[in-house]
This record gives sequence, structure tokens and C-alpha cells, in this order.
Amino acid sequence: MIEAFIFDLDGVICTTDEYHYQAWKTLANELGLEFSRAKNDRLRGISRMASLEIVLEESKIEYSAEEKVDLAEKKNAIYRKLLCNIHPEDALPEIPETLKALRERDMKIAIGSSSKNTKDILGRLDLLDIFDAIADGSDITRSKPDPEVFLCAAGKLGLEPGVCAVVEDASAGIQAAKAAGMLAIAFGGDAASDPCADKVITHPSQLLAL
Ligand code: B16
Ligand code: MG
Repeated sequence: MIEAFIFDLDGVICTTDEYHYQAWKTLANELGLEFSRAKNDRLRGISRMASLEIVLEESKIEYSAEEKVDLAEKKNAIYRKLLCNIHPEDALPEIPETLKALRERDMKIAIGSSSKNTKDILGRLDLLDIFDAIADGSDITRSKPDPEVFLCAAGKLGLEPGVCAVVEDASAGIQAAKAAGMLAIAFGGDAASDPCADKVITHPSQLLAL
């Protein structure tokens, strides 16, 4: 019996996955590198530094650890500038109503995101206070597909993993949810075609029928 839903942020609550794409593309092109939508899909759910390694895969230049930190900071600065455009209307369709309806049914709701910008984004969406718990990039040392962020969210809720369901757009997130012993629900992104997903939804309100 499911007692809690743990939501991924980028690509599930809002379309910041598109801003991540634009920011990485800007950085990659400045470095003379190609950056495709397919490559962007490989970055879904994984940490900023791990994402940078994938962005630099085809680079002929060997960057030092210090230079890589600077490049990751540069991408984050481009991304944060794009975040200034986010307003409450930018939550994905049906998300605010579905979150409210889940709470009214005494379901716990949490965020499990690899992003260190999570609280800033939720504040801009006016959704910071609706969640019972938030586990994000500042709480973890290993990003998805490691289950750490979802286990952290369940711990903050005071619940066992087996009563939690994860809603994810990233295949890495589906893997993380299964590794945590949780129900894995795919919603968009490359999660939707992951054979390990327990369920696939196309609209958040479908969660109310589970
Ligand atoms: P930041 P999620 C993830 O968020 C993104 O999908 C991923 O593309 C990003 O690299 C990661 O957060 C870290 O984000 O640079 O903001 O700390 O999908 O787990 O909500
Ligand atoms: Mg995501």
C-alpha cells in the first residue's frame, strides 16, 4: 500500500529540464562542442559534475579538476539566469492540483531531486511549503541512479521505502527508485521507455487513481 509519492523536480514538477538543456548547450557550443537532445537525455537526473564529464566526452582538451569546477559553475550561472523566468504558472499542467489532492487524501508528498537549485525553484513556483519533505542535491553524495536521494526522502518522511512511489522523467531515476525498493512511475523523458518502470503515466492526475 503506497503511503507517499516522491517527486523528481526537473522534468516532473516543472520544465527546468529544458533550461538545463539550454545552459549545457550554451556552454558546450562556447567550447566548440556539439550538444544534442540525445546527449541531454543522458544528463537527466545526474549531478552537475557527472553531467559535465558527459558534455566534455568529445573534447580534445584535457581540463584540470579546477577548470572543470569553473566550467560547472559557468553552466550553473547560465542556468540560474534562466531560472529568473520561472513563475507559479510554470509548474507542469495538473501538478499543483494533483499535489493538493494527494495531500487531501492523507498521502505524504516529497521531492527527491539531484539539483542543488531545488529550493530556489520550488520557491519561485510557490510550491516550497506543500511538500512534507525535500531531499535534494545538498543532502547527497551520490546522484541517481544511486538510490541515496530517495532513501533520504523516505527517511525524512519517517517511512519505509516499500510504501513509497517515485515519479520520474529520467531513466537514471527509475533505476534509483528500483534500487531503493520503491515503486517506479515514469512520467515523460527517457523514463517513459525504460522497461524497469513499474507504471507509465502521461498526466500527473493519473496518480490519484493508483
Ligand atoms: P543542479 P532532477 C537533476 O534534477 C537534473 O535532471 C540534472 O540534469 C541536473 O544535472 C541535476 O539535477 C543537478 O542539478 O545543477 O541544479 O544542481 O531531475 O533530479 O530533479
Ligand atoms: Mg528529472
